[in-house]
Amino acid sequence: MKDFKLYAITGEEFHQGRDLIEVMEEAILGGVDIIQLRDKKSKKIDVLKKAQALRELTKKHGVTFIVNDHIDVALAVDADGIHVGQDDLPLKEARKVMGPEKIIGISTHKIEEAREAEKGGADYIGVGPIFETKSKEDVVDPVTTAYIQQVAEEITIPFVAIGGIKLHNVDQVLAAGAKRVCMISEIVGADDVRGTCETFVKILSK
Ligand code: 3NM
Repeated sequence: MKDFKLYAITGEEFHQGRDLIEVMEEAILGGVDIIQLRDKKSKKIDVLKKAQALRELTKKHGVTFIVNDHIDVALAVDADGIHVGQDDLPLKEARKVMGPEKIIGISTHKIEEAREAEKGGADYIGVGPIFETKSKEDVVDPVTTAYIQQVAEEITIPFVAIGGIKLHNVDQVLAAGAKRVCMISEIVGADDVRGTCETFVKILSK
């Protein structure tokens, strides 16, 4: 997959009434390389509509588009890939459905899961939650930056740190060995989405 540094996930509860596509376009203009549609609540038809609009937007800007969990929606809109959690469709079956060319990312919360994802042919892994986060239900306890260090030492596929990452703590994440960061609330909840992303891009390229 094309490498990336700044990964934004949708979280409409943080959009402060702003339009999904407008918020994500600001994030792209600010320098985000991957957009993930994550919607655990809407009806399938509404998830599909959002995915169609985001596919169009990401194509226009040449940005990677990933759909969380809804593999049928990902295929229907020709997304670049899917992201699955530990309790979603297993990697092996996800690969069968998506084919060899599409990106498959998987969330991991401990080194055993990271090893298994790598062995199973994941294209990248999520590593988190690093800090406390209110953006995910049933989230496990923070894994802390110690988990980043473990993954950085041992895992060779790309990994992205996630969970409670903010402008004020991202330095700790990078110091532990992460090169890529993923956020919901700090990006899509920002008053200045574009400016916030630009600041992250500067920090990540140091
Ligand atoms: N996955 P925020 S943490 C979607 O640890 C998600 O796998 C996580 O949102 C994981 O940037 C998380 O607002 C929430 O903390 C990230």
